[in-house]
Amino acid sequence: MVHEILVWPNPVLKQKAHPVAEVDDSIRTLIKDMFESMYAADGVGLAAPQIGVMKNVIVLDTTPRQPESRPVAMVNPEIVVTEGKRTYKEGCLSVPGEAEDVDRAAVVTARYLDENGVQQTLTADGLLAVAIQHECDHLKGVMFVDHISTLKRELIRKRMKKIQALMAEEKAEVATTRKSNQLEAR
Ligand code: QAP
Ligand code: CO
Repeated sequence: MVHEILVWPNPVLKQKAHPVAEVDDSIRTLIKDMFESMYAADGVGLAAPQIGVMKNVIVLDTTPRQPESRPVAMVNPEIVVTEGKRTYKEGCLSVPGEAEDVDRAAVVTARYLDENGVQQTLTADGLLAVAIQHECDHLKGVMFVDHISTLKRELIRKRMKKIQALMAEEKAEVATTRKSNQLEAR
């Protein structure tokens, strides 16, 4: 099921997510929903809090729709080693239409449980390393805009407020159209 993705500055995105006690079918369903929601929105990474679920779960696919596509789901991920530095122009499905330079580690090693509850260790560089750090931030209530200047962040905040007002308007319009269609059908 595709879920609606929360838009910053929704206060839910500032909250910390909680560790998963057991990787059971409900977590596997959550992972499936997160992949569906991420692919539907043309993203390369998504954290559970972005769909309003405060659990330590992230999904990643830095090469979607390519033969070498490698979807990765991480439960209770932890970055245990970082190396080097790099800057990447990051975006976020919760900050639509925006991208800013963020400084991160160049290489990271993550420990996590896979969808079967098996402990895994993955060392990544390139886009995947950036994505892991970005998504792990979400689990701590940290957004990429928290890593940029206050001035840039406040400009983005204003643009997001406008987008959200437009989205609320659209939703209201859809509801009204539905209602009048229902009346016509009677
Ligand atoms: C996080 O970001 C990330 O503004 C995932 O209009 C960031 O999937 C991973 C997206 C940087 C690696 C590097 C953003 C789609 C997707 C937008 C995303 C938009 C449409 C962002
Ligand atoms: Co994000």
